[in-house]
Amino acid sequence: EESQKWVLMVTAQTPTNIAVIKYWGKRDENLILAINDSISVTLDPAHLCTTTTVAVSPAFNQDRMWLNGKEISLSGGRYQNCLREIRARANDVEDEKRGIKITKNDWENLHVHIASYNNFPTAAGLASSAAGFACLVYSLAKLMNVQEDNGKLSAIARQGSGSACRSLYGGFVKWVMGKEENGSDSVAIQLVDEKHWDELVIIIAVVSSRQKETSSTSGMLETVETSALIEHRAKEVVPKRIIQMEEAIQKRDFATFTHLTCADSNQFHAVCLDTSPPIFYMNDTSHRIISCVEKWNRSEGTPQVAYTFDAGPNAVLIARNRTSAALLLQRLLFHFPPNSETDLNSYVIGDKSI
Ligand code: 2P0
Repeated sequence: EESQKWVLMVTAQTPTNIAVIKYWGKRDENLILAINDSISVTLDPAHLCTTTTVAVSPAFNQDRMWLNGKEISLSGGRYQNCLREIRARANDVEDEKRGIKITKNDWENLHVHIASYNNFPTAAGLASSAAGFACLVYSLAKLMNVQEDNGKLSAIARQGSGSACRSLYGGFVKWVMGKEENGSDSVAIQLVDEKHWDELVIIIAVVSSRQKETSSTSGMLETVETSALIEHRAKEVVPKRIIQMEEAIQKRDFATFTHLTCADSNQFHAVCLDTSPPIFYMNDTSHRIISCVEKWNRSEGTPQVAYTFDAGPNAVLIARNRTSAALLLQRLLFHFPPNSETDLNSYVIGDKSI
């Protein structure tokens, strides 16, 4: 039948985010509720991002998804939770020119096809799930004419992957852990937009693009179960750092920002080491990058670069301005010359090109 042949599509692009106060540990595995607040910076979408196209057609007989061109299963609870939450909020959609009319109730019986691409290595600790689920939720919401604000959408993206809730805004973003058991107040809020502190330059030194051995999901579960330090971190240390970090960001106080960012990365890796069996995300090259930056910051008297490492060995380096970013690249090239045993695979300029 002719009327069955239409396809309606939406494409969206979502950048990844890098936490400067880390999320590590859940109090609810299914709803994905964190044991502490976290703060991140969203990268420029031109560099590390996910592009997702979602399509609906009466000709589709099941929901299907392709990630980087390969079909993946949507049967997992996280995908199902996101799809269900978005479908429940779908509204009428009309394309008059093409004579397409979908009413609110039709969405229950219509299936979607989803194609998603990352322009950076998947699951190498470069927060691919953050951009991925944020983009999935955002593009489905657009397709289905969902009228919720970004805060509500962030609570849906959170159910795909915790860090994804922070990718729906630019600039600096806080994921408020919330108090409610149903997760309704566990949402992301924008602290400042991308223009507030635009001198910062983010450089990602790709130490390895191999897939990590311990996934974040299982790693943080094991940490919560076995680490004696994690409770101290979540209850005593992070709440204070969140307040200090918000103030440092508001005031563009780079020295305090650097101090907090580096300390929080190091404590996150310390609780990983305190997990049984211990989790190692950083390698020797990561450690050498830390030493190199620490030495430089000390010799300058005032910090030039903050470092932070996620669930992998790659360094995220945040330079105070373009001059310090250029000097940082010079230093990295000197200490890690290309084609040597310890060379870095590449230097990705994550924020603005210099
Ligand atoms: C973060 N990470 O705040 C921390 C720092 C990695 C280290 O959020 O189980 O992929 O999907 O909620 O979000 C990575 O964890 O884990 C992460 P799930 P997610 O960015």
